[in-house]
Amino acid sequence: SPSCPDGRKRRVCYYYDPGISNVDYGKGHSMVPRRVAMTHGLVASYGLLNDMTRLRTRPASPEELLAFHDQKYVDLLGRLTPAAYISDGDLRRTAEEHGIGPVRRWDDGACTNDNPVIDGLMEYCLSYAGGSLAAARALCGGDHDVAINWSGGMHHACRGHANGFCYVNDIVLAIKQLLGRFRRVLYVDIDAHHGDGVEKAFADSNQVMTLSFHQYQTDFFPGTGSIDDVGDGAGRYHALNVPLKKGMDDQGYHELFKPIVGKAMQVFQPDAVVLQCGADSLSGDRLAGLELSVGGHAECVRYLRGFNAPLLLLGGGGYTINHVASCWCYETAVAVGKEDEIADEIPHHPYDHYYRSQGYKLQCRTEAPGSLSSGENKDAAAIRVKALEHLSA
Ligand code: ZLS
Ligand code: CA
Ligand code: ZN
Repeated sequence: SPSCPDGRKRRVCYYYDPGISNVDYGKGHSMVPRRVAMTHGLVASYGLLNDMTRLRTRPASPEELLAFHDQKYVDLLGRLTPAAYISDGDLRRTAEEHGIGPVRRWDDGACTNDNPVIDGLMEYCLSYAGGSLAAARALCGGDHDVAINWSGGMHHACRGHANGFCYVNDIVLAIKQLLGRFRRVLYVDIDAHHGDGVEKAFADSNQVMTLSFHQYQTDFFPGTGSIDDVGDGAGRYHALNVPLKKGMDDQGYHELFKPIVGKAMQVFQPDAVVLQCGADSLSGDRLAGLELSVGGHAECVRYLRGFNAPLLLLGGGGYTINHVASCWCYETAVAVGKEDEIADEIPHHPYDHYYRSQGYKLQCRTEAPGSLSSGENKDAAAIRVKALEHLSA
């Protein structure tokens, strides 16, 4: 395939739990887990399941969550149901102390918390964490080159606290698993939001380099991840941040992404790479303001795949769900080396009515119109220079 410089096929494995289609953050909530079921529907309809090993795996155990999360928080997740939350005042207070709830709903059913008490919360967490752990184990075993879990990528969750729609940090758990076999792990985060939970977990480590590209402006969540945020102690210059202005397009993005990631690969020489593929950096996202096309987003996957290090692909944000599913399906095709073979026309399948507004096309080869003047993209040159300086320090 022209996408891999060494011409080698990649052995790809893939995690999908159909239970995700029943997970509901509440009416009006931006996070719609059904987008993962939609992605799977597309992947299946394109025949891509024949090019990957399906990871048939158990959910994570509560004990496995303790590799990052604290006991009190894991116990809380195990006890927390919508009914118990309403009837048990102590539980309600504990949940709120840990960033979950209140389940305050308006007349129209809208929910007012980023991290609501959802039905089947613990099952959902154990499923997506189990998927990322199984994917990491598959890479450790050496039988697979790329492992995919589109239900993972929950980069904001903290040790004892839910944050930004994320309850359990499957990324930190997967990286810890990879460190059992690989010496150095590079984490790259192309979600529109700062990968703060993963950065914090490894801020003082020189075994893990974290690199987040994100929209950065006042009032945009979570507000951290400035260019000067570079990690602490032994981990200094092993955390890297690339703050972006809203409106950043494919061209401007890749004038930063390729030199910075290329340099990180060169100086850090990772033994494995984790890529959080949050699709809220796509143009038209309901929460974020970056302007990547599906092709521009997938170029990040293609670029990292080309280095030939074991690669873990995870999901993340993404709030215009037809775009998200199109993007992750196309990235699955990139992973297996079939991006040139995949038709733009979406095959008939149970979710195809979601793609009406995009003319039933994946739009994976449609170039995004440059939204910024070259002058605005030039502002990014100063960021590139600083980031490259951090990498040579
Ligand atoms: O990276 O901005 C915030 C925090 C608030 C504003 C919103 N209110 C509800 C809580 C306090 C300061 N939160 C962000 C979180 C973004 C998480 C991104 C996750 C990821 O993509 C990885 C998965 C935020 N931005 C937008 C919203 N929250 C938001 C918008 C609309 C709604 C509906 C549902 C819930 C409440 C009304 C909500 C949140
Ligand atoms: Ca990011
Ligand atoms: Zn996001």
